[in-house]
Amino acid sequence: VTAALLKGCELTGEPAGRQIWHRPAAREGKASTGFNPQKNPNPSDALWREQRVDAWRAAGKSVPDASWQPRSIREAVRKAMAWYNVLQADDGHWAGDYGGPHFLMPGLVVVWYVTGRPAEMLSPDFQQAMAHYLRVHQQLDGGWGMHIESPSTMFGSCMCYIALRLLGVPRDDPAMVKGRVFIHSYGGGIYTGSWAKLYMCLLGVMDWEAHHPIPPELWLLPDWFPFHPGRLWCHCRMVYLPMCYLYGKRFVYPDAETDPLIASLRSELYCQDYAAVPWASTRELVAEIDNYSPVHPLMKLANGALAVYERHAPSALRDWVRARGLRFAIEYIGAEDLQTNFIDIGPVNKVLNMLSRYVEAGCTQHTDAFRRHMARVPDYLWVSEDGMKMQGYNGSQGWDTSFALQAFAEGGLCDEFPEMVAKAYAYLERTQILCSPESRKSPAFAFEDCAMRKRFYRHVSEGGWPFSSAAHGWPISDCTAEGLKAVLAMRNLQCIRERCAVIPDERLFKAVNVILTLQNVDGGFATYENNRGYRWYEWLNPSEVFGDIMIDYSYVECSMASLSAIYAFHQAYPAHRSREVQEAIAAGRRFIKSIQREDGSWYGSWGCCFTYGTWFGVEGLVLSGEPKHSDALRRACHFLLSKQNANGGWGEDFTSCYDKAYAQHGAQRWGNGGSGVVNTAWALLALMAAGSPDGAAIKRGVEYLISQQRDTGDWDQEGITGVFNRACGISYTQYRNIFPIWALARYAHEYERHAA
Ligand code: LAN
Repeated sequence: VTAALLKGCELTGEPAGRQIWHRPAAREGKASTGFNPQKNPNPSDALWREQRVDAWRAAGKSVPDASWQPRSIREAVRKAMAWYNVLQADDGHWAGDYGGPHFLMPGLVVVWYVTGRPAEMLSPDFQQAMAHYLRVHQQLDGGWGMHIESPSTMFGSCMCYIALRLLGVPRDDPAMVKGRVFIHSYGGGIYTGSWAKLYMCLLGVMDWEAHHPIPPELWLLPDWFPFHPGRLWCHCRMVYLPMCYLYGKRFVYPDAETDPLIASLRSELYCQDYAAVPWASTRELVAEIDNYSPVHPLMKLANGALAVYERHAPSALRDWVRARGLRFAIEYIGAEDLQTNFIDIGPVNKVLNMLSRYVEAGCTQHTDAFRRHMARVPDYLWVSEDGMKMQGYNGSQGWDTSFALQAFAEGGLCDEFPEMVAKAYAYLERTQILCSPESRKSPAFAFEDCAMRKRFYRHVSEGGWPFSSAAHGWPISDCTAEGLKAVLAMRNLQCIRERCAVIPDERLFKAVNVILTLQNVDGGFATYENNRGYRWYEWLNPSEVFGDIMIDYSYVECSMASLSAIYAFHQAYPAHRSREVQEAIAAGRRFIKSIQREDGSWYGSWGCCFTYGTWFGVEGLVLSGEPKHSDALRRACHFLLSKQNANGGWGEDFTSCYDKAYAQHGAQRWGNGGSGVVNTAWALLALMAAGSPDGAAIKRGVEYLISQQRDTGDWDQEGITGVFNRACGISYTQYRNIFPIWALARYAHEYERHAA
């Protein structure tokens, strides 16, 4: 793929929050961005940003440059905001690359292939741009990691290898030859992680006998049963749902036996003859490099018992129960499709649901459901200078916008950028999940009805904010909380009052209701739902490659956001559910303190890593009324100060998340002298919030951020800053703008009050 193909893509933003890359429009004569994964595998989102700059200039507006040298911290904030203004999408959100994981797009490619390669799903341009992505991320050892910063794993390698072949790269292409050497050196495809095995079974390059049972019958258990799939973390639940359907159907690509590419893959992927592989005995095999959470003996036992059931249960009984399980599963899949406007909760169930609906209809593309599914595939695709990837979500629009607004609010410069701020506020306003009489007519909102909600294990949605767009519609505790905080911080500003619709109090009350109902008995907050299961569910984690996926735990991030939001709300509306709010805050603070680690830090589960967690822990305590200089805050500051680098910054490597220990030595492989701007900003925000007396350390951190600001007002994309399930990195390309702006804004506000 030439750079020209990738460069020409354009992005539109309707309806609100939708990010779609289209067929390239000619944009000749642009220099290539020189992406080099060996130097840094994190792309800088140059394509999208360049397009914004062009559009900005075409409208006759100027982009900040070297002729503007900020003379104060406040002015550096102003310049950074001026640059951020250029980047804003027309509907008010900030678009960006939300890629990182390598196993998502291959899943889509497999589904595209087995459903007959519909061009409406992946056009030839898209196919090429995807192949380009897979090629540039192949590592020197021939393999691929689970995500862009990960060393090669069998999971990543088998998925990416297969995807490249399905996208038309020939068997003897040097990339494929190298890929095979890697895969064979770890024993061949039978040693890959179980999620890759599932796709291989669907494609017909592995026998279903090689896969542990995924019984749809589990859905038929009574709700009170101690182990019930309805109690799983929603992402785990929604992924195993289509998996159990496809397993129950034993779906295999209909042309597998005649397609020469499948025959070839069967000989490429294994070290032995395909026909001779003793499939059933390979079920438990997994390469050491993939085995992040080894399958627990209890799960092994369960797998054994289920295998006996599959083989020996009286077939009449088994088929009868199976048919009922499958019926419920496909009904549930259909409900999820409707509730999310066919976006689905995430990229994995998106493609598996799409395949399930195809199978349900007797393997035809000609159904309304399948067409609606295909129409929502581009929502997940993004193009950066490393090619086209499938993102971890349909974007991070809502989340980034609510942080950006809070950062602006602290900077006190909103009235200098009234259009930008008002547009962002309007985006948040439109993104809150509402069930108005009009929207109730849409099938998606029929599910707010109580019986349906219960049937499909959904929490209350109304009043919540999603991570991405209203169309996605799954509310999340901390997204709701950050949305609410942003609205509270902005709504009285003049630029908002003059330009934006008033958000009625009722809507804020609904947001608070969502937050209050999400508090767990331990006082903390989980992600989308209350904690419904038990810790021992983790013994039944079948995934090998991910940690802590079985239930929704209380997290420091979700807890801090929720607490600080209801605290801020309580200041504004002291009479509303006053006692409940106060009790929730007290319990939440106790929870946050209870999970502070010995060394004063908090482990971050969704960002890298202790710096992120500690920022949340500190803000959570401070914003919910913890006295300054308390013991917990003092210890947190001590922790952060002990990690400051010689150049004044902070930096943490992704391996912190994976190893659950501060990556002191690997800090920011792709950063600068061990420091990275995002980590530095988090540390500074925390130190300032906690009122650290070490003003000199804070000043050095601020100077570091200033020294890294580029001529445009931007900062560089450095190491990966997001994570999920302990083991997978995910890109947040907005963070390099939002958090430095926020930290500098706070500094300017607290230490430079009188500067221009
Ligand atoms: C996300 C993205 C947002 C994130 C925050 C809101 C930042 C966090 O504070 C709570 C957890 C949450 C909602 C989150 C959970 C896990 C997600 C959905 C993701 C990291 C985006 C992608 C990831 C999802 C599980 C990826 C698909 C892979 C599977 C293993 C199913």
